[in-house]
Amino acid sequence: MQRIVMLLDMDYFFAQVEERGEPGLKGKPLIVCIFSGRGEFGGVVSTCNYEARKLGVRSGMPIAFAKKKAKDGAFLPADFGKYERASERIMQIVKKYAKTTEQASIDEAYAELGEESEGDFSKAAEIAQKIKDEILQREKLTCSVGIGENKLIAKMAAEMEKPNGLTVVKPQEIGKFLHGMEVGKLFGVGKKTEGKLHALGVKTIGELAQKDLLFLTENFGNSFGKYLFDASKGKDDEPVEEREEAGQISRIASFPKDTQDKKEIEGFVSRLAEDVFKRAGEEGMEFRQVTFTAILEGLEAHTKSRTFEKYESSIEVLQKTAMELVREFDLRGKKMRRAGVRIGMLQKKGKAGAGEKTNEGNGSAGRAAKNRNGAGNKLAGAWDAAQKNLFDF
Ligand code: TTP
Ligand code: MG
Ligand code: MG
Repeated sequence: MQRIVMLLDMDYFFAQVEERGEPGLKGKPLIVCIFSGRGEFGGVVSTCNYEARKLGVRSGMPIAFAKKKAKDGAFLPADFGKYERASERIMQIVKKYAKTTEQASIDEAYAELGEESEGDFSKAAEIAQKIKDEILQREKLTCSVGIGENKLIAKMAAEMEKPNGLTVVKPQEIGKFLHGMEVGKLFGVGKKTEGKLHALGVKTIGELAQKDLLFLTENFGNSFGKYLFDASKGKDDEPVEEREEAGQISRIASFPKDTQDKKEIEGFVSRLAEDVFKRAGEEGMEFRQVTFTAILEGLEAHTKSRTFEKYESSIEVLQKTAMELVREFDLRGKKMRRAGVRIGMLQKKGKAGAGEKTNEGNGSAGRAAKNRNGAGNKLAGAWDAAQKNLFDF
């Protein structure tokens, strides 16, 4: 049967949730902020509504900068608990309509719709419309949906018409859909890859699709080269997979006294890592990411993360990685007040071995997965920044 995949992404999610709670905010620039605690406007923009976007405000921008662009905007602190609760309810709605779903981020989910739609794209669009209607009716929130024969096309289709979009790209339309698009719009192509492709004279996805495999692997390595080769033609065979365990386990604590002593910091972080490992063991989890957080005097917060290709479950790997991150960290003459260790991208031990199989396998799925994880890491990076407040204080 024809495979059909849907990707649903909430529109300006955190800001839309805030607007919903406060109708008076609608129609004026609204900026959701992650305040760092340093000065009145220290911190970054989490997201903002379309009125603020029109003025040039963007996710990740310093709040002080956004303040200059949207002088009369409302600047609200992020309230993660509120967004997580809304997200859970939305995910429940999506699950009612499809047997297999995969939450890809706080505001995003894939659903495999082939069976439900009997392989018919117009039926799939009807299902998507029902999901949109129910989310609007129950949550008073809009979202944008993309539908295609795989995750890659679904994801890129969802970006086409925002907000409140519903875009279907049928298999025979893929070529036309991708051809003239800027290469930076291809999922998995970040600023760095885009720059490199431009330097190689590749400006559009259509031009990328003309390049042969050898050229791409020589320039981008075997795995990412092959990913670009396939993705530029809209090929992707990543399955939609329930992610059993997202979440993370962390420990953060204050030093008895602010300190610059490297040995003391290392000993402290090593104990935090042990604690985290113990909890991971109790919950039977393995991890693909380790993050070290340092809060310096004056509450300046920094995080450093490392992501592995496969799931790890040993204390040695956790300790070694945490120590590397600590040693790489430059105090720049300041004292450390608090330190934290976190493991993320968790899964139940032994579960599927999916991470290992997909990452190390020879199939294109493995390569795509690896790359997608790479792309995901960028978001994880944004999330690290976004969640700093929660984790740190
Ligand atoms: P996105 O879906 O990337 O963005 P969005 O929903 O705000 O806007 P769009 O309509 O374009 O989809 O991210 C979902 C939420 O994640 C977003 O509402 C806030 C949070 N987030 C951050 O806190 N920092 C970031 O840098 C990004 C990209 C997102
Ligand atoms: Mg969104
Ligand atoms: Mg999103």
